[in-house]
Amino acid sequence: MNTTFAPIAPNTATTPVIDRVETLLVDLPTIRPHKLSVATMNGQTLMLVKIHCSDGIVGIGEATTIGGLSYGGESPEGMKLAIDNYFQPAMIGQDATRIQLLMARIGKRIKENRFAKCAVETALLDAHGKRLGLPVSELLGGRVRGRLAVAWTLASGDTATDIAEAEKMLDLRRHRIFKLKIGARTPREDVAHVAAIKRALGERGAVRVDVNMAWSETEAAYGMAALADAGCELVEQPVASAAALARLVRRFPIALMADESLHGPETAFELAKVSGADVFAIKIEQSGGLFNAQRVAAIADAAGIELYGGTMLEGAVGTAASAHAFSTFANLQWGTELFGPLLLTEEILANPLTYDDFELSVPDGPGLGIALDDDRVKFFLRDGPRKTVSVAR
Ligand code: MUC
Ligand code: MG
Repeated sequence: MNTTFAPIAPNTATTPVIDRVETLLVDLPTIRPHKLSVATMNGQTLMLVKIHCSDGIVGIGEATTIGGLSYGGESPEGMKLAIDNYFQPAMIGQDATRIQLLMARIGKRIKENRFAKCAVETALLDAHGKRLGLPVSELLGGRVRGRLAVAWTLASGDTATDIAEAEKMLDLRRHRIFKLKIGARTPREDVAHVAAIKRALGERGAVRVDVNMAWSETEAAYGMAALADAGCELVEQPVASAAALARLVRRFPIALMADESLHGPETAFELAKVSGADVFAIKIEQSGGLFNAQRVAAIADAAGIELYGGTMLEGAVGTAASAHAFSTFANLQWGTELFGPLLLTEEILANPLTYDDFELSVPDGPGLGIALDDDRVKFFLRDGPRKTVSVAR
């Protein structure tokens, strides 16, 4: 049987093509300093992408990083530069409706740059969804859930402040899963901090921690045993190396989640082969896009690894894109942490995302199902009237 498929020639008279790719840096303050072991964030820079198509449709995408270059190899400024100089020439005049084909073309010309690729793919999906009148989740195969449990990250750096913040979230019925950022202090101090918060919340709130790779393997062995005793249910990326993760997994009565070790399907496959984690924190940016996030989820499912929908502390656009992708996962045993827009003081959507009853509703309009408030975006542009500066610099 002949299994070769001839490419379908686009009808250039009617096929919408890409006319222009616009990138914007938008600097927004955070509601309080957000302290991770790798950086303290006082604000977040959104790198927004607008893809203008010949049929008049404009798709929007977003990428963010954490603390500039503190988390990984891409920065907001670097992503803007890469898209302006390298992605845009590969995209102009191309069929805007064949997203996988266009991402493959970009992939051939541009190595790495997973976060920037995610922003571009998001904008293409948003545009095509708007064109067809379908939510992005439906372009990805269809949502299996319309609401997503959302964890809140406690990262003020102070135990009493964190407890008060958690109590407020419980009262508001916004979050009942709490992820504590640890790793900046000694493991003993961190365990005392986590234990105090778990004691205060009791059964009203689940407590998890993210060490962001700060521990050595021996510190992790001590820490995981002590955290399990304190009632913490999950530890995220305690060590940097994937080999060390694989040696730590299932030695302690606490779930072990991989985050920084996951850079898309290939690394997910390597980790899955050695059963190197109980849970994968899937992020659309770390995965290199929404389709790749689905591929990572399929690898996890096949290996019996559970799933969690992670965040790069995206603003509303990246959060909506993540929500569409995560809504299609067959399994999402540990919920999500799509709270990014709530960490920012400013709303940049015409209608904010809906958070209630401890969950985020996946938008159900065409494309991402959101619209930017263009005046607000303009106000916070790096080179706009307000002349903002990145707080990560
Ligand atoms: C990370 O490492 O998971 C997610 C929540 C948060 O506060 O930081 C991010 C990054
Ligand atoms: Mg993490």
